Amino acid sequence: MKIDVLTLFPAMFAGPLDESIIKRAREAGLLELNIHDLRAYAHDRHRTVDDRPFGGGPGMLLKPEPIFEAVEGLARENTLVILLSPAGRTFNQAIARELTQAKHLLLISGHYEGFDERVREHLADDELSIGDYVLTNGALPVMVIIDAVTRLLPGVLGDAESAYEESFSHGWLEYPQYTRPAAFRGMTVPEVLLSGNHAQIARWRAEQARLRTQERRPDLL
Ligand code: JCQ
Repeated sequence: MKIDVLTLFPAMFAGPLDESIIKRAREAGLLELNIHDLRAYAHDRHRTVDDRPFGGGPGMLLKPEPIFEAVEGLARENTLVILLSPAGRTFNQAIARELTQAKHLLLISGHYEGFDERVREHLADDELSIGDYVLTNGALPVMVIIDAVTRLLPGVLGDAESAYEESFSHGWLEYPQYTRPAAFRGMTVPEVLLSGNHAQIARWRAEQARLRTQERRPDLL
C-alpha cells in the first residue's frame, strides 16, 4: 500500500512511524509512506495556507488552492482522499479493515481553524474522526489511522501478533491473563489457570471475557 500525507506539521511524523511493526512494514516494502508539507504548495513568498472566513467570525480557514494543487499533484486514478477532523465519521476497526482494500491513501491533516468547505465537497472521498475530542491538528489522527491500517496488511504481523486481532474482531474484550510467578507479593493467579484442565480454562476465559465486556463495554454485546 502507498500512503501520502499532507500536513502543516511534517516534523511531527518523525519518530512514531519509524519504530517497531510500522518500521518493519516499511523496510519490507509492504508500506510506502511519504509525508508532504502543505506549505510547499502555497503561492506567495510568505507561504500562506490560511485566510479569514467570509461572513466574519473567529479563527482562520485553510485556503483551497494549496490543498487542491497538492491533491492534483499527488492523487492517481485509484487514490482514496481522506480528511481528518472531529466532524468525520468515527474511525473503528471495521473502517481500518475497509481501508486495507485501497492501493493508495492520501490523508489530509486538518487544523483547528478548519477546511474551506469546497475541499470537503469536491476533493475528499471521506472524512474521518478518531473520537469525540478536539486536538490542535490532525497529525496524530493521521498516525493512528496509518498504524491501525498497516498492521492489517497481509504479511505485516507475525502469527502471535495476529492472534489479538482475532479476539478483538469477535467483539469481546480480552479475558484476564497472567504469567509467572504464580504468587507475587501475596497476589495469586486464579487456581483454574494452573489446573491443566483445558476445557475448564476455556470456559473460565469465555465467562471472564463476557463479564468484563458487560461491565466495561456493554455496547459491544
Ligand atoms: C480528529 N478526533 C479529533 C481539529 C479541525 C477541520 O479540521 C480540523 C482538524 C482537527 C484535528 O483533528 C482532531 C480530531 N479526530 O482534532 C479541528
